[in-house]
Amino acid sequence: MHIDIITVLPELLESPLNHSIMKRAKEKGLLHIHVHQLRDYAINKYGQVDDTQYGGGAGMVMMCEPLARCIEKLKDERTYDEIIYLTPDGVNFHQRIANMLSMKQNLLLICGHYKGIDQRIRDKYVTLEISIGDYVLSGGELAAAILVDSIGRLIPGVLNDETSALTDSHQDGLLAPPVYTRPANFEGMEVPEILLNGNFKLIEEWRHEQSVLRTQERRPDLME
Ligand code: 6GU
Repeated sequence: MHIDIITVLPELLESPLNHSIMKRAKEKGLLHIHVHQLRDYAINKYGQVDDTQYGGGAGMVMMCEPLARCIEKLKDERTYDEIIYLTPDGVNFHQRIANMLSMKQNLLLICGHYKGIDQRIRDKYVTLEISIGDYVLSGGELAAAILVDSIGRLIPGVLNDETSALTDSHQDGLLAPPVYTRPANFEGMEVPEILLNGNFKLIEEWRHEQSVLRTQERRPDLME
């Protein structure tokens, strides 16, 4: 998979996408991420990419021309399955969307700042608008990092058995069950007996039961 990201703050995307599973995905050649500095497409030598909004009001808006030039250049190089704008007024991100996007070849992500990007760029280019939750971030970069991480780990071959996505919370619509490792007794707190006796069928049943209990208790909304 190839992911291009347009941003004015490439530094914000560096660390999150260069460790652990994302690092492995890149090293295996399964994920290519290219971060593009929007200021390289600025309207003047001062690197201007934003301006005050028509109609008045606080906050700057990211201008059409730099974004259009950057997007057009990238579109010349590849055909995108989705051009995604990260924005608090997008659709709520969900494991379902991560699964869907993990099957695509080329994605373009646009990170907004300030009051966001000019509506005309959204109308002309953007095919999907995603929010990562009902709260406000300073910009789309951290949201983009979350999106890429959640998608990247689902690309076939990225995870091995040990890190399998199949047993993650949300993958089957339920929260994950509790997990334990050594020691069997920690300060008097015992690991549930059933996990120690090696009966895999019973263990699977117990885990499913725990998942259902946990989901009913913490996220009853997911049970409907
Ligand atoms: Cl995608 N961007 C910003 N700036 N804030 C958000 C968000 C995105 N999702 C939730 N809050």
